[in-house]
Amino acid sequence: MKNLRALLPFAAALCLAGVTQLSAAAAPREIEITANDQMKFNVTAIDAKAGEQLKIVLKNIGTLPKEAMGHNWVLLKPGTDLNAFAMAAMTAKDSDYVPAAHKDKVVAFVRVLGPKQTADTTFTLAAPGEYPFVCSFPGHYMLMKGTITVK
Ligand SMILES: [Cu+2]
Repeated sequence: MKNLRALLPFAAALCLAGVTQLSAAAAPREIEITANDQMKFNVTAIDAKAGEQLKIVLKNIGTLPKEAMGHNWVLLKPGTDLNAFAMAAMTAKDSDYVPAAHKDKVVAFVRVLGPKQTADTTFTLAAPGEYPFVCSFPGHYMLMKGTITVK
């Protein structure tokens, strides 16, 4: 019994060390995506593990004004009807082209960025699947889209 008591502080220290290690391992994986005046994302395919935390950093590297060539980044649930989403998005300027009526299909998004602006979003995809992402600025999604494949 005496020996066990003596070991307790060590056991507590080990637990703390374990916690520290865990939180370090849980830092999100950062992925930078650029958007340009030619309506292109530089990254269109991302592979991820189920439960992995991702941090998407969106950079608008263009020079055209935000009103004419702004870009956002919207991650949608697997199976989302992209045409229907993009159509609804066109009139959702006040909510960064993320339409309220389709909010239930949005997993994460980065607001509309003007030239040389950067913003990010951090999220965890728990379930395997193919998650489409688009820029939902009017007229962009046909060219600006990609997929996060979660396995
Ligand atoms: Cu765009």
